[in-house]
Amino acid sequence: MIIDRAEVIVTSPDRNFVTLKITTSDGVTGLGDATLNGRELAVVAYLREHVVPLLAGRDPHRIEDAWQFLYRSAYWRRGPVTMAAIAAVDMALWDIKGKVTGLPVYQLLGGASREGLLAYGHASGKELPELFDSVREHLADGYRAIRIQSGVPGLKAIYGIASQASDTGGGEARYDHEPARRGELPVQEDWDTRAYLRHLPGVFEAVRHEFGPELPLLHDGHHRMTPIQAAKLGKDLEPFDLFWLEDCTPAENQEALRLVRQHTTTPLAIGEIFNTVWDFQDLIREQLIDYVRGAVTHMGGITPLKKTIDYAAQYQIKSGFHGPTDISPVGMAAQAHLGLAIHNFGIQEYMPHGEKTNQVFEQSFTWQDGLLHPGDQPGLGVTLDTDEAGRYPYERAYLPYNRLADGTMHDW
Ligand code: CS2
Ligand code: MG
Repeated sequence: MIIDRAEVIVTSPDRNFVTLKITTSDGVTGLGDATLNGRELAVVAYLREHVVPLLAGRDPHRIEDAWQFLYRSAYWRRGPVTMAAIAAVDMALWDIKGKVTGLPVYQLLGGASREGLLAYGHASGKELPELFDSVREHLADGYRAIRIQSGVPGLKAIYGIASQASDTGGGEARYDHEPARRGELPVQEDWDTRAYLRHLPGVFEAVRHEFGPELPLLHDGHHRMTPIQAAKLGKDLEPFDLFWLEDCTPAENQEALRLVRQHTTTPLAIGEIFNTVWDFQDLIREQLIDYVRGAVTHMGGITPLKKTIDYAAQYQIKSGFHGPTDISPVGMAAQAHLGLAIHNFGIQEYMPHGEKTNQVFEQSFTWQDGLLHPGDQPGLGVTLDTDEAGRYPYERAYLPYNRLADGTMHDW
């Protein structure tokens, strides 16, 4: 059996997705997610122009060698575009191997280490009543852990809060929690860290008062604080016993987390925008984080993310794989298989995809009683209906960007 052909499928049911489909000489197919939110077509070109021509004739069983070939032969290493492209090939080859052996991918990775994956959902609200309603909805949906994102007085639109047209000066209302917005230009949002730092502890105090001390609560700082501001927030949130504070400060400078770590015991999660183990190296080795937030789609695939999380296991650091709606059902399935197999699983982010997406991608992973399970279909357990996919052509979409009150560019 050899790889006969590979095609890149771009579809935009509820949002843009890029999927690689590899077909072998025996007609076995494998899928890989290559979706890079806001820069999708860059990965499409990388795959179509530079990777697909290299795949025909290769042995699909040689997953590690394919990964090493694509990573080293490019000469230019790392980066979100390269690693999303390589990730798609890696996922598709694991999918094929599972189908050929008749085994779900988690069995190929060592078998199940638990019955199911604890997942967290995204509750949000501009103000407390709306936030409390959102928490109750997620509890009713079965979530056993909940991320809390709140509006900030004085700020119009903010990450993680579904916005209405009125919030954005007449711009299109954003999908519920889907950060990217379809349109020819990105939308500018505003930010004020001091207002955020003053407001957030009170939000968590109110949530704890309303929902009690047990419920695992998470929060995403979304890269917006300086290290000392992150340290302050981590310390101010300690009385509310968070499961984690995520992306508290931009972590290209991994040393920055030393300062945060000195000041707070609030657990830290980082890494959704990272794409190789090297981005995590100091954070893991110095135990500056508690959760690895990588995503199979952004970290080069199942193969390197498993290596990274196995390295993290030696430092008692757990997984917290990224799972927003811009990780496609193929990427989510791949993470569910990996999460079921590894010992140091922590938690899986799970934002359910929209109706149209679920018609394009039929998934075998299940969500029940707050636990995700990848299912026992051979391979990844996802099929892509190409006819349905063809109904939703690509639509340019951008993530918002942030400027401070004086117009200075900031992190979104
Ligand atoms: C967020 C993401 O889910 C999260 O933790 O950071 O929603 C992020 O904003 C998007 O993936 C960006 O495309
Ligand atoms: Mg995040």
